[in-house]
Amino acid sequence: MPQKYAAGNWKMNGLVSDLTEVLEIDKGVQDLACNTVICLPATLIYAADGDPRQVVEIGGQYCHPSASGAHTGDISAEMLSEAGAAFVVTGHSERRTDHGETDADVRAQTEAAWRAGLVAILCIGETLAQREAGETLSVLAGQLKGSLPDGATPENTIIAYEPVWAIGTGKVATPEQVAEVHDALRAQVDPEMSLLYGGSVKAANAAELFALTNVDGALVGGASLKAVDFVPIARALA
Ligand code: G2H
Repeated sequence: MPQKYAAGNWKMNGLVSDLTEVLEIDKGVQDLACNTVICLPATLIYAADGDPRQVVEIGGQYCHPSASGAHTGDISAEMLSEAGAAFVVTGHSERRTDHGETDADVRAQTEAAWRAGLVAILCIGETLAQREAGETLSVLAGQLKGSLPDGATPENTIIAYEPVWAIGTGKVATPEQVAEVHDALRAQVDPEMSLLYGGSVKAANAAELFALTNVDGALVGGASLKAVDFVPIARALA
């Protein structure tokens, strides 16, 4: 069976004072069988690593393909690892859109994550126009082929399906839409690789998504910022 993950993505949110929420999440999930990861802004990782957490693991949200060099403003997987991250998100649609990241970039970032010993949470997802054109499965297959490096294993990679039209919009994909995609993805990756759904996941819709055969958890944005919102999602998974 694939490992189950309740993963949070704080995006560009949070100051050191907000790390109390991570500690509250930690308290709320200690008895659960699922894995819990919170992907923080890079500025918070070192401070979070020093906090007395029991079970919650920490991730970054992006890494450069290189370990070091003249890349002003960038951050490497080695830096994230040293600061205390064990995971990193690669290929999030906001990075693909805001920074023009291509499948080839995401592949290189994922390989860099592995070299630093990080587990990559690799995101793929179709736009609304692609869905309406009936291209969802072919777009996702193309993204997977282009961005998932050779050597991916259930230990070094988690796949997150995040339909772009459902991200931060309040529109969650229907269970039927998620099931269709996840069943197709399952046929393309290792049977033990965890497949997460992401896009406006909340306590109110988590249970029906987690009931789907090939959904092994969620990558949660807005509802991961507060323990009161995130803990019930993790509890719906475990
Ligand atoms: C999708 C998700 C987390 P939200 O980006 O990666 O964010 O839950 O706010 O839609």
